[in-house]
Amino acid sequence: MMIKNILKNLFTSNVKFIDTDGISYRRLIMINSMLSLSVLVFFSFSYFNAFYMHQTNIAVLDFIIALSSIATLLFLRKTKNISRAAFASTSILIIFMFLFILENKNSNFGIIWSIFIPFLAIYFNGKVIGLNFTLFFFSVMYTLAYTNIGIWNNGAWEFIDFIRYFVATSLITFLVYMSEEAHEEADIELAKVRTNEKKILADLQRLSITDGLTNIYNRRYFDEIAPKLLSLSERHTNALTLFILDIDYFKHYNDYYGHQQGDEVLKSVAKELLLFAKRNHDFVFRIGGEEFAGIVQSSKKEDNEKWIAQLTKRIEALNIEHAATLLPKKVLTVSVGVCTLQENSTATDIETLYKKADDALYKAKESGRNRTVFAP
Ligand code: GH3
Ligand code: MG
Ligand code: MG
Repeated sequence: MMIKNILKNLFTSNVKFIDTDGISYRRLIMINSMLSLSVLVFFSFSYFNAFYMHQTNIAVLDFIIALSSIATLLFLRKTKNISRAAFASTSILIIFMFLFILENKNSNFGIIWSIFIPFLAIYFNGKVIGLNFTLFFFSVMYTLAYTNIGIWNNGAWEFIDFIRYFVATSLITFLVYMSEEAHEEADIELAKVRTNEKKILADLQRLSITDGLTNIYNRRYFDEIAPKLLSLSERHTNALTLFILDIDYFKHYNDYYGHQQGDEVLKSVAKELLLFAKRNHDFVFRIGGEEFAGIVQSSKKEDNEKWIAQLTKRIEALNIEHAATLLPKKVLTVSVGVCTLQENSTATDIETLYKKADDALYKAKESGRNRTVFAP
């Protein structure tokens, strides 16, 4: 498991899949693993060529390639610039291949190594840049292979060998190109699906915490966010005030004006609440049929409560006709119960706070409605 993690870190330059796209991530792993392999292979080749084959020139070349691979690996780790690292490593390998062929002159069929170039160039750089690299590389290789007919391998390199080399490498290039094309297309489609899913997820998340009728936060979000706000306010020694609001004689309203008109009233009240509690740390919720809640915060308890005390007047000022109310003024009114989290209080959980605000609301109803009662 640990080895797996180390290898993963090594081969992804510690880039997380989530921070990139499919194409880049695949390329990243490919470049890292190929470069690591190239470090091992070229150091070994260098050693082998120097001490067994006594080909000092090629040994030096191998050594330089191994060092360049290390440099590119480090560059990639530091900058996370995949396309530059790809460009650099491909250039290095192509230059190496040219120097190698010029030195090796196809002895022991040395040009076989050139079949790696399409894979590396196209998989590292993508189909467009990769194909350009490959075409450039093979146009030089074919020229060398053609002009050396009758020369390479002590004259044994023939026209038919050239044709074979040409056809095989062209086919390889075509296959690699098509495989990259297929991957890139699939990645583009996947990215589209992913973008769409992200949007759907964001919509769902928003919907799951929104009340369908009034478009303000719902009960579920209240249950989720209230405890968090509470512990945050404790940490910052803010005064956090919870209010619960209930429309007065709303049943009468529905009976008199109809449920649909009642719904319109709920929307108007929600809208006014949003306007009322619009500061950054204010939240309002529809927590039940015609019950709303709000959480406001500031440095002082008095500031919160002075603010909330205006709420009943604000709703009254909407001047929504309510002929069926039992109150003398025939407009829609609300009652509000309020509780502030006391410093050094034992009521530090949201349930206790809620219970106290609800009790205060009950008292507001009891004592005549259209008023605000603050819990002691
Ligand atoms: P009180 O002043 O004591 O609060 O009297 P009330 O009639 O408002 O009493 P209560 O709060 O118990 O009444 C709740 C009423 O709210 C019952 C129902 O007709 C109405 N109601 C609840 N949900 C909705 C809703 O989604 N739309 C509409 N139009 N009415 C609702
Ligand atoms: Mg009610
Ligand atoms: Mg009511």
